[in-house]
Amino acid sequence: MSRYDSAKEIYAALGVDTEEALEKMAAVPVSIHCWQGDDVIGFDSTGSLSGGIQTTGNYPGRARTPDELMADIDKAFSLIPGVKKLNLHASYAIFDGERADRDSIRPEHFKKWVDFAKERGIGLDFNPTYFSHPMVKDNLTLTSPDETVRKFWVEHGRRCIEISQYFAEETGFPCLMNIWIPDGFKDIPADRLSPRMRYKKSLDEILSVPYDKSKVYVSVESKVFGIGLESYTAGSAEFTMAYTMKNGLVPLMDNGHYHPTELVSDKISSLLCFNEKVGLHVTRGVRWDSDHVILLDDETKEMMREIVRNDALDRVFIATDYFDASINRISAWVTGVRNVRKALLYALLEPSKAKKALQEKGDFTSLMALGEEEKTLPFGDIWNEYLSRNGMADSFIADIKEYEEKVLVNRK
Ligand code: RNT
Ligand code: ZN
Repeated sequence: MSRYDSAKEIYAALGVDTEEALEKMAAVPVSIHCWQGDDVIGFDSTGSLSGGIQTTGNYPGRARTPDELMADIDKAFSLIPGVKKLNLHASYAIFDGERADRDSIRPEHFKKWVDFAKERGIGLDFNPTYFSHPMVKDNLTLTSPDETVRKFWVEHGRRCIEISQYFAEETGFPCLMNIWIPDGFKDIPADRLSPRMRYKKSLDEILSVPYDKSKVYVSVESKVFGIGLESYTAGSAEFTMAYTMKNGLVPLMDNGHYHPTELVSDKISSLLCFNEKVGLHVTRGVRWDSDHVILLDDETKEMMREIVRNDALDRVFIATDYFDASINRISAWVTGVRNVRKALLYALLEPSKAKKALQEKGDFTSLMALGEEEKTLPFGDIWNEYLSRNGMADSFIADIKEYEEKVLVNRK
């Protein structure tokens, strides 16, 4: 008997169908962030990252051009099984001739990405880029008291809606457009309300452009603080939650954007009570929003379990968001995205019905015992079966090292 067949029997004894789990897991789209490949630099600016976020490390091989980034994405994708989307930022516009500023970018500046997606049969998601740009004034964009600055960024948002709709129409897959602004203050503000009122007004102005709501979903991402913006963040959890719910948008939680003892896994169900759709940025914060590579850790598993247990796989947009420049960037991509999928499989293999029944009965003794029993089930055999059905193996490092030696080291 193969290891998989034996594992299948062990799970079946707990009432878990491994074939069904494999099938469901493979079909869940994971939106993969393009910015792991080039340290969030993009192609439209001077090359320094602002907005209170930071990439650390100088491992060789950063993608410097659209061609390099696309080649690296292909390499990563070849080692990542399952349904994928590619998540782009506006700063990844590709200019052939004349450059366009953020308030005048158009669909044609993303045609190469659309061709890339179509050739691979995948969907695209999008993010306006409210950082790394000279029009960010005093760390403010959509909340700026300077009308020239605020209007510039409103126009950027409006351009991005048009581009998102173009993505959806061209690829045939809906596009999630996620708005995140870094706006905030390093030190204690005298007025917390005015910037938030301006953020609200700016969002209203952006969203007043007509767009097809069956093709473009708009999410707003909250945050607690950024580097250099420790005292106040305009787009807080409460602001974002209230705005998205009032306007029928998608609230998006990044699990690096809360105080370290707060868990996004505990928040998902609350949002599901009141929202048809919820967005997630899956990341790993170490002491702060450090955006380390996603591991198969308890919180990643618990977040995926909350989606699966609540039967919300078609209600939650799952995207990755991390950036590590201290290790091979392609390996970082593969490790992190595979771990989201591993966690999804782990979640689908939970004997959830039985555990929910124990909770309802108040039998917390059996619930704890079963929960611990589960931890040593032969999960790895199911995961390896999935990889081998996709022509992949758990170990991929030799392949990445070969690409590093052939391609990455030559980027000097
Ligand atoms: C920043 C947010 C945001 C960015 C990307 C690049 O803290 O998480 O999602 O990481 O837009
Ligand atoms: Zn994020």
